[in-house]
Amino acid sequence: MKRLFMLFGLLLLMPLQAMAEIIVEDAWVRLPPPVADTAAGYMTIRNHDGQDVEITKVTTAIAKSPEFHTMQMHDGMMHMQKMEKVVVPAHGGISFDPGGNHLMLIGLTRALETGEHLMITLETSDGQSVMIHAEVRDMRGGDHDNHESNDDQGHHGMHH
Ligand SMILES: [Cu+2]
Repeated sequence: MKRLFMLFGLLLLMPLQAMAEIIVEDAWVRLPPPVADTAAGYMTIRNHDGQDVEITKVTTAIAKSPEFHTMQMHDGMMHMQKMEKVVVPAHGGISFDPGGNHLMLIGLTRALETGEHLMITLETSDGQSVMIHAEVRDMRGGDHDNHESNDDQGHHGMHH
């Protein structure tokens, strides 16, 4: 019984620890083609703290393996590479934009719908967790960045 009360106490303390210096702005996920089992997400992560913050984990119910990816030039071709951790610089930020860094939702657990909000949780090395609501946006007919339809299929075959 005593143990139960201690656990309850810890749970009450958690929101205080999560007074995040990390703020996520404009998070969204591009609606993938119907058959795709991956989707790409974009956002800006800001750090209002005086120290760098490392994001070490990302979780979401919508995908089995969410990963942050960066784009790197290799043998004259752009490749996606998993970021083992994302460093958000002190009093700065990092952005994830189409054609560059992105959050890759690998292994979607269901189809996405335009306009819905996906819950994604970031965890930092100092124990913060930051909850994100990312809106699903249908960009078809918008720009001609076909990152999802081509790149991701190739990427998927390569790494998984
Ligand atoms: Cu990727």
